[in-house]
Amino acid sequence: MNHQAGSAGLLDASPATLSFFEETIAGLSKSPRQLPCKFFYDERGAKLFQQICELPEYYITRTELQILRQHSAAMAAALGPRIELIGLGTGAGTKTRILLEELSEPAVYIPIDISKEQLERSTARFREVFPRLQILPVCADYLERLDLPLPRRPSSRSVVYFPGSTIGNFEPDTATEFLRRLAELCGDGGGLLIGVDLHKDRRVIEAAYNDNRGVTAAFNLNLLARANGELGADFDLEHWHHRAIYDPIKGRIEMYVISGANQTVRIRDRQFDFVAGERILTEYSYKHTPEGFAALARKAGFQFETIWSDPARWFGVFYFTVAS
Ligand code: AVJ
Repeated sequence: MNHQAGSAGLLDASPATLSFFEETIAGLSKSPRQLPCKFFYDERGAKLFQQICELPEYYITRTELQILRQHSAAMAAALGPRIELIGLGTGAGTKTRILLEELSEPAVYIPIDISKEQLERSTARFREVFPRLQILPVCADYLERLDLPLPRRPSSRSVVYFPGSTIGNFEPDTATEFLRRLAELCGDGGGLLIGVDLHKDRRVIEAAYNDNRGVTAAFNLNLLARANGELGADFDLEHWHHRAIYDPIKGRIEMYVISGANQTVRIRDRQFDFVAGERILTEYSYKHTPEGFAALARKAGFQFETIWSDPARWFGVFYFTVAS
């Protein structure tokens, strides 16, 4: 990790190239082969993800936004005045902005994101929109242990905001572990506002991850392009394809890059042989039921307070407090 204060006072704990290399080698050596989804978000990946969010098939973003627009006042009332808001993976910040506009005198906003470019851009924009709000950006992999910067003003409570159903990337046990760490992070009296994608017809879900324009395919294959550019790998992008499959038993989307031929990929001094049709798992995206997710959070030490949802119940924004 490289701890540096950047131009905008950004706390930089972004993972180094070394870990990308090591995790790529480790993941490709596993059986079945896999690559960690957190590496999707380089500059190009973050842009492609933005495009995914605007796709007609990708209901997640627009449904969550609709819920926020409709219920942000109620959410702000539940969270209370003068809070410290910690944003996890808040990206361009569209959702956080809707929430911040309703919050009563927030003490500080601490956005934590793995994409440094995006974090710098969104912080600059937020400083224009909320000139009196202290903003302390942290570029970090929030899966690692975090040291948060110290705010100028005292706050009534810390609330973690984790939008976008990114929690869906975690397998249930890991999700519980992760939520337990969030409960520690926000401490006694703390809260968690979290966006979670819910179970629905599998056709709706599969379409969202296999869009017609191929943006999700480009996003998925960008992981290989990134390995080529940053690690000197030689993935031939002509011979790799994207596919997302829903597993109704596990309740999750599985994203793969699939080898279109028998081929060998070299990464520095390593070599990996693939047969035609062989897959590399790049991402899980779990879908939850409201009851199932509340139970998962309870195991992590959170008490369920409220869920805000859309009329079709495709998506849920949950509010939990740290159980005393
Ligand atoms: C950012 C994890 C919520 O799982 O829907 C979108 C990532 N991958 N399309 C999701 C993603 C392919 C997204 N999350």
